[in-house]
Amino acid sequence: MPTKEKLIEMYRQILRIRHFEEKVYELYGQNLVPGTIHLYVGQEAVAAGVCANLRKDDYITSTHRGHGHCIAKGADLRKVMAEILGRKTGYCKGKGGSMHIADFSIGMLGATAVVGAGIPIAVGAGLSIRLRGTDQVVAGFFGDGASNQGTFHESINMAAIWSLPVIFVCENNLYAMGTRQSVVMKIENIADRAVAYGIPGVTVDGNDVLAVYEATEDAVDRARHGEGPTLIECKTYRHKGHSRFDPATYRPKAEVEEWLKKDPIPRFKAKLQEMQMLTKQEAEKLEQEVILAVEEAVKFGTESPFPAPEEALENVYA
Ligand SMILES: Cc1ncc(C[n+]2csc(CCOP(=O)(O)OP(=O)(O)O)c2C)c(N)n1
Ligand SMILES: [Mg+2]
Repeated sequence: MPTKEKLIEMYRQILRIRHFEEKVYELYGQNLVPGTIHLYVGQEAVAAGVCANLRKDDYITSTHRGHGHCIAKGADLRKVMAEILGRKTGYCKGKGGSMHIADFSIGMLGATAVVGAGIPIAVGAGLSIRLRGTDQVVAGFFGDGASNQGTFHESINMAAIWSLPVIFVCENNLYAMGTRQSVVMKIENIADRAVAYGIPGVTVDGNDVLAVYEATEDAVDRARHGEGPTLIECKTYRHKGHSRFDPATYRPKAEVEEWLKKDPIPRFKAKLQEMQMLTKQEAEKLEQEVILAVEEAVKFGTESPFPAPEEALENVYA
């Protein structure tokens, strides 16, 4: 069982992600966000439960749905928001946007718009850890859709044969854009694929922070002790559409309603209260602090300048 401090920290993180994402959605509606967005609302327990097991010097790799991963790994809300708003004060000086946020100082190796592309980067980081002989670990996040990519299979096999310290975290939200998992896979549990590579695979309730925390705790422990990778599948659901204003009409109404009832935030709050770890007053105070921090991030972002046209070719590879 995590310490009280850890439990509260995870609760704070899921709230930070939720409020942040709701704000991004609002700003998108006001035409303040260039490009597109993929919101993490509904999936917060995965990032929070995984990252609560990581040290600052451990690594993560992310996806196109990456704001929550960044925040859970300790990114500065203001710089994440500024980047999403395309401002000069953002993580990539406003040139990367929502899908390219990285912060090496906290081990966040980057989000990516290319589905499945973060997985081999996680394995590369695992290999670097091995070569440098440290006891760091890396958690690679990816979706159910990405687990059908060749990169998933090749990466997981390589990590397995070399016993690299990688935790493969599959966020199975049942859909890849409008495609339901059952249409493109004959299996129900993606974690079953671990068997093919000779590593442990576990399926957990991805809307239960504690379940995610505990599965990751075991995987991190194994990875730190040279016992190799683990595949953790977290069953979860995105509350909103795939991106932008996707109305997600391909999802049955009853299914959406069922999953809304399993919202990770009220569930975890109730659990903490039942465990007598959080009073009603403490919960309110904590949420107010989070709301203020998100508002501050919005103020910082919206008041920051855009990069100047003459800086367009600075800090890019071309
Ligand atoms: C290589 C590649 N193929 C296709 C796309 C278009 N695309 C963007 S997101 C997405 C679905 C990804 O689904 P999943 O991995 O389950 O992640 P989720 O969006 O559900 O979080 C697709 C097909 C892409 N960005 N990159
Ligand atoms: Mg998916």
